[in-house]
Amino acid sequence: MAMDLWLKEMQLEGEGVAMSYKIKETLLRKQTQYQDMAIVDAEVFGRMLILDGIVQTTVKDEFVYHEMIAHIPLFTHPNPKKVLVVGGGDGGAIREILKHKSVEKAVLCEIDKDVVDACKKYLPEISCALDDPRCEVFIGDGIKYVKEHKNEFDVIIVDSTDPFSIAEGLFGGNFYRDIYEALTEDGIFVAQTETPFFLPDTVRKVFNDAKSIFPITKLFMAAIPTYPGGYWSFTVGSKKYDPTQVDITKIPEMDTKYYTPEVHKACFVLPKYIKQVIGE
Ligand code: AAT
Repeated sequence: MAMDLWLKEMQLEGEGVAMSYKIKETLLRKQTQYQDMAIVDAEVFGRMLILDGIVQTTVKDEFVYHEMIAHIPLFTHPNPKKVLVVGGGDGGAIREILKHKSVEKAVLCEIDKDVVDACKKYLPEISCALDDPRCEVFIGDGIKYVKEHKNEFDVIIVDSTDPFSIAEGLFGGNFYRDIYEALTEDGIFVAQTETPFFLPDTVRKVFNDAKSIFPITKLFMAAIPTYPGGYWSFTVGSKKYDPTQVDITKIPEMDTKYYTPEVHKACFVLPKYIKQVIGE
């Protein structure tokens, strides 16, 4: 008898919002040292990485997130050579970073080796650049890694899970101070910073934490169908280059599906309620 399998993701635990996906097949289910991991094949979004019941990435819509988290900082910095990704074990951010010819080295610091191994096996279209000679995969806690590196990276990308458990310390405060120190003198960082619609307090806190440390702090948005609310925020902290002042006529053509020079300019234009969330 035909049977429908559905994955139900609680988007706001205990607050009555959930998203459901029809699943064709569960390819992997594993309790890792840090989290409950699954790779499933969904009817509409294709293969998905799920951690602790939350959709992290899908082959169908990952391009939006990975292009935006990588190309906004990398096209703002005039000559990014050394880049760090904290989290992002699926490798999508690394794939986009390595499209930039100036990049000599991209380090991925992911806490959970099982995520990297599972993505290499089941999500090759996302993880494909992890074996590139310019990429170094380091398994460890991003908080410790950032603290131990000073004045080293031109760009740091925080591609982390939501602000609970192992990722809690990756949102704001002391971590952003350590990121400031790990960046070179004209360095720039970007972090995924959740949904301003459902989590305004989180967005406000991380934005203000970044603002208290970086001379230039900006928020940009992208439309990501599988993340709660569908409209996702990213926070940029920069020592020298303003991502909203990039001369977009000088941005070279790149093989992308979401990012364009016009999108680079437009994504910083914020709806009124989001401006109010961050107090701008
Ligand atoms: N590229 C989109 C996928 C992710 S996954 C985020 C990764 O961050 C996970 O693999 C997790 O193991 C890793 N991570 C969590 N905490 C740490 C840490 N302290 N140090 C290093 N890596 C860490 C992001 C999805 C965003 C989801 C939004 N809802």
